[in-house]
Amino acid sequence: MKPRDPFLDVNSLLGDIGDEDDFNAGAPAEKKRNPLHFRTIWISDVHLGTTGCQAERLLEFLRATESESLYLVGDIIDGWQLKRRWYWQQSHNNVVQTVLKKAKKGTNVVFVPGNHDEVVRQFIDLDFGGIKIRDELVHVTADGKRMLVLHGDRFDGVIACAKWLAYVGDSLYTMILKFNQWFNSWRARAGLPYWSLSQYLKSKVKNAVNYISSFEDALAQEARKRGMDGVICGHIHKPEIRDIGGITYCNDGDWVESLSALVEEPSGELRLVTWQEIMQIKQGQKAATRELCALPS
Ligand SMILES: [Mn+2]
Repeated sequence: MKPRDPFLDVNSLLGDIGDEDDFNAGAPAEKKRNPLHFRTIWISDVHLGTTGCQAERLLEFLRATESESLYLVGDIIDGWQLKRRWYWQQSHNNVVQTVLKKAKKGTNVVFVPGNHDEVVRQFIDLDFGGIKIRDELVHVTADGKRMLVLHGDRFDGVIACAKWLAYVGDSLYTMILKFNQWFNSWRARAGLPYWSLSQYLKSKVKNAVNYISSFEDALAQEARKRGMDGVICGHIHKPEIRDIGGITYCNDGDWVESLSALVEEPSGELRLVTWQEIMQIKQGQKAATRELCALPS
């Protein structure tokens, strides 16, 4: 039986952590993990507990990297989906275990809950298994930039619900048109004026494009209001680093589609990395190690 709530069952999870992850312990040279080092890593929108979550790839990313601080910027566990249908794979457990293990080994792990894991918001300012739970925080980069870190759902407008419409396919659109005809004949019989559902939906799709830029603007504005140099968030599943009126807007993306993270180099430089990129670097390292080992001494 798997623990139903990893946050309330931290000790049993920690007890589960075997040494199979300790690649460095007595492993032959080519098996050494040699993780890529960053000062800070931000990930969000993992949505553990959903079929869309790419937990295996996130695991590969977490095992291939290390950092002084790891920020989990919300929607890590999808409580909304889990409430509807229990979906929890071994790989989802492994992600939780790997993060707990990083905390245990000295990584400063901070969890900033999002709207999908809002159930964790009742534990704000508490620590669980070495993981700090905070509503938001200010991160100071190595070069002294003050960055506001939060999930971002509070700045999501009313039109947020229209986002899914951007992905609506043609067949569904046709269905909607048919429904519209039926709906309006019903409205006519009821003595109500014609109302175009399709036009309403189309305007919402257009809004979905505007929605992203208005979200980004709102967050930059908040950072400016608080005298910050920038803001780091998640929520809209769109990785981005850009300047908005002198404020550095950063979004670390997600682990459903983008497979992306925001990282801070030791110099304080912020950049986006993807799972593909990290895997390529690791492949290169492996090949180099193999060559080195093959050299005659
Ligand atoms: Mn969210």
